[in-house]
Amino acid sequence: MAPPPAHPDLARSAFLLAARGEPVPHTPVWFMRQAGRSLPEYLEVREGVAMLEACMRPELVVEITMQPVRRYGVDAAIFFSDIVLPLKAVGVDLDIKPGVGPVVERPVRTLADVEAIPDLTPDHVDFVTEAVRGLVGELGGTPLIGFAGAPFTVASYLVEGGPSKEHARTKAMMFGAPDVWDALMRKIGGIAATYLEVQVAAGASAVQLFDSWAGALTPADYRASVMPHSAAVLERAGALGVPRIHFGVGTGSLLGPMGEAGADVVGVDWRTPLADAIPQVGDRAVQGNLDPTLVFAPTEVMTARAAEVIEAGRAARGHVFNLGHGVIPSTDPDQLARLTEFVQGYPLG
Ligand code: 1CP
Repeated sequence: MAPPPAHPDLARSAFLLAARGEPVPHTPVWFMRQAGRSLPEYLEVREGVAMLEACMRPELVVEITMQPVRRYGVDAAIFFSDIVLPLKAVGVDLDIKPGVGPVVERPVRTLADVEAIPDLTPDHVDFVTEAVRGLVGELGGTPLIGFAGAPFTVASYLVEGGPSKEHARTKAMMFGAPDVWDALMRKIGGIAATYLEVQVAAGASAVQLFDSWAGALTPADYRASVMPHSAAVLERAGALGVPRIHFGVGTGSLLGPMGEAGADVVGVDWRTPLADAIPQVGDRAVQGNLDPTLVFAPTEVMTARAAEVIEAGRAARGHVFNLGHGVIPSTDPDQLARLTEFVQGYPLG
């Protein structure tokens, strides 16, 4: 079925213009994890509904995705879901445990384990198509960002069985069992690419590939064992004609290859100043990168730091303002409202 017709105002979207490196009416801003526990209205609608269950109910996904757009007037919405949702959809036995994160019942360790994971087809995620279509109608001229987890980051949950600091078993597979690793990365990459295709076909205007934990890798290991698989996902996403954002945490030494993997916009965490990041990513836009803890400082301290981020971003081909990682759940939403207003009202250079 053909995607819904694009809203005419999307052509003037500050977010989409910045992502494409074109002149903007103001510096666009959205926040990773802008929906979620920092919002009382989120806690209210999630009451008694498990995370993955919420992700599979289109009317809840639409409501939760809209909440930060209504409250802050951010320049983009991000689809409310999780990076492990497509795995759940194909039948992997996993859950998102409150206060923990994704937990996989039977971790993936062998080639047979990898081969037992089905490929994703659009009918596995009918509820995603329905939610995206509903959202695009409600969002009007505000673009929707679809997203997927990158192969390395998703592999970490599958191999470790849950959240991990060191990603030791995952990297042990990468170093010691390259055939199993390649098969796993190909499997997850195929699922991620199909998942992005579904979201764009239903009306998403941009995509973000989250390789949150890629910063655990050396540049050489990233290039050899991870980048080709992320590049394959970004190549399939490139055929969709929407801007592609590629983000990871602690990736100060990986920003060049993460751009080369096929991103239009490279997401930068707060540890790397944009002035250092921009020469690494070359002729691409950047996204970021205010320290997410700065919202706990007095407003004038937060906005002074935001101004520094905006000023530094001027050297890039384009700049989408964001935090350097997700909104911390104890964040005061009023601070994010003030931050949004400050960024959107900041004079253009
Ligand atoms: O019940 C709850 O509220 C659980 C908390 C929660 C939420 C709100 C989880 C569990 N996931 C989500 C939503 C989510 N996850 C979104 C949409 C929200 C938005 O941005 O408005 C997105 C984009 C994600 C993506 C995601 N999930 C990433 C990549 C982004 C990042 O933060 O680096 C990762 C690594 C995950 C795994 C995950 N899911 C949930 C948690 C607590 C975690 C991290 C666990 C860990 O530390 O390993």
